[in-house]
Amino acid sequence: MADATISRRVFGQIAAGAALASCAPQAGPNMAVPASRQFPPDFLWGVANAAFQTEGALTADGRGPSVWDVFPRDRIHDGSDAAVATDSYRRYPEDIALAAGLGVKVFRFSISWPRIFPTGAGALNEAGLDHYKRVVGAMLEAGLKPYATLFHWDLPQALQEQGGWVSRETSYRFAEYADAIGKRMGDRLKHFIVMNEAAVHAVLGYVMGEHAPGLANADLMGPVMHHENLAQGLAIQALRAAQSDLLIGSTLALQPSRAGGEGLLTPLHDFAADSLDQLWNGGFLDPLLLGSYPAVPRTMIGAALQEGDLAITKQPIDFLGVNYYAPAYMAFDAGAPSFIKPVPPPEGVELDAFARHVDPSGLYEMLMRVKDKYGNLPTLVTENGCSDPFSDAPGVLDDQFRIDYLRRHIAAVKSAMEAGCNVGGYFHWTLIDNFEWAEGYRSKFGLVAMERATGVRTPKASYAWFKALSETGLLDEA
Ligand code: GCO
Repeated sequence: MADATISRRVFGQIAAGAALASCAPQAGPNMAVPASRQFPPDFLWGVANAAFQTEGALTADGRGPSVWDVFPRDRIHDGSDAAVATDSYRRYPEDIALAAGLGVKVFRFSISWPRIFPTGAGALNEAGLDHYKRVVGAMLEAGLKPYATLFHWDLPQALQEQGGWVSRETSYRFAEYADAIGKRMGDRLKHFIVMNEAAVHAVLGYVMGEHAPGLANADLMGPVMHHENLAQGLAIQALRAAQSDLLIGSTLALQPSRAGGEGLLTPLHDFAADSLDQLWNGGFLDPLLLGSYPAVPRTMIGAALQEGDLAITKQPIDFLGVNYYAPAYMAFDAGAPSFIKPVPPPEGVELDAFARHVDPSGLYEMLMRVKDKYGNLPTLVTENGCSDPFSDAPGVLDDQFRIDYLRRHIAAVKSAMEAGCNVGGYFHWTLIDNFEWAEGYRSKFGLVAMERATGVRTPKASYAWFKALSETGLLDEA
């Protein structure tokens, strides 16, 4: 969110909303060292990836274009595209063998909506569905539990042309897609992650223009977020109606939002941080788990919220997926057109490749928030991991920095469990270096490197380390 600015008008709405809400205290994470480094035997170790980042084969078997297919190539920082990616539409048996070789129990992947409904509506594309039946079959055969994400940002372009998530109709199309997957695949595919990081898609895709669909209009934030939340609720209902024994959750990108400035303006920086927290975290947690919106998002959503909607957004779920990478820092800035802006982390802290604060206590903090505020429902860390330093060179094979990052974040998960959080699994992002959205291939999160010219996969040091962890459940010491 490096250069985010939020329009004066939206800021005014935020101000009005925040004035109504009590300012959340800036919680100190206060994370203890775990008493034991042994995870329970039923803890779910897994790996995660997403269709658009891995599959390639963008026109195979009748797939329609997604918003990411048409996102201008000159806005991908290395000028690349996902036409091949990790070639996993064809090479998925190799990926599944690599995951099975890791000793994990779960393979989280995503189903590409435009492979199932190439234009987002109308007749189902049987060839696309058959592909995922084969994928699920291969995972089950390899002893892996498939966890399928239904929306990992690759909206059918035909729906975008009718407004995308700005249009309420998209929510109903999404429920039809969920219904079709539940009915046609629910006999063998039992675990569903309905949405992935709706906040990221809304903010980067519609407000900041850094991700597809590439729009930069802060006024879209409210309707987009609400239609995503509505779609999620409708899809959960559709899945439950399609098949009664499914385990259904959804994944949110949770980020502690911290004040990034001090001095006389501290109360205003606190206010900026609280506003983002209400929008980014509360704006997605609350409608799903409480059936309400915090004041800031409620103000932004306005008339898009129709009577009865909050009874749809609030659904019982079997697990909450939490993705965690870094905290956000926000400041008040009278000189900025928005008055509120993301700022760099405090000086001197450890930074990741995206110049974000490497802070495992933020993961602990968000897991504790889920426990304390939302009834301690079963929770899975559905993504966490770190990138190599950005580079066009192949992935670093002796990736000790990744092992160090994972060791500290997984210790934070264990601390949270010891503090009573109901966390049942950890899925590493990601298995194989892949197409990292606007960064293209220069950012690499894999346990396995890939040579782009040949697709040849080579496990990194972190692969062996994660294998030992998932096989024993014992987190080693540095
Ligand atoms: C995310 C995305 C992933 C990213 C990962 C690394 O959910 O943010 O699911 O697609 O690749 O987060 O940035």
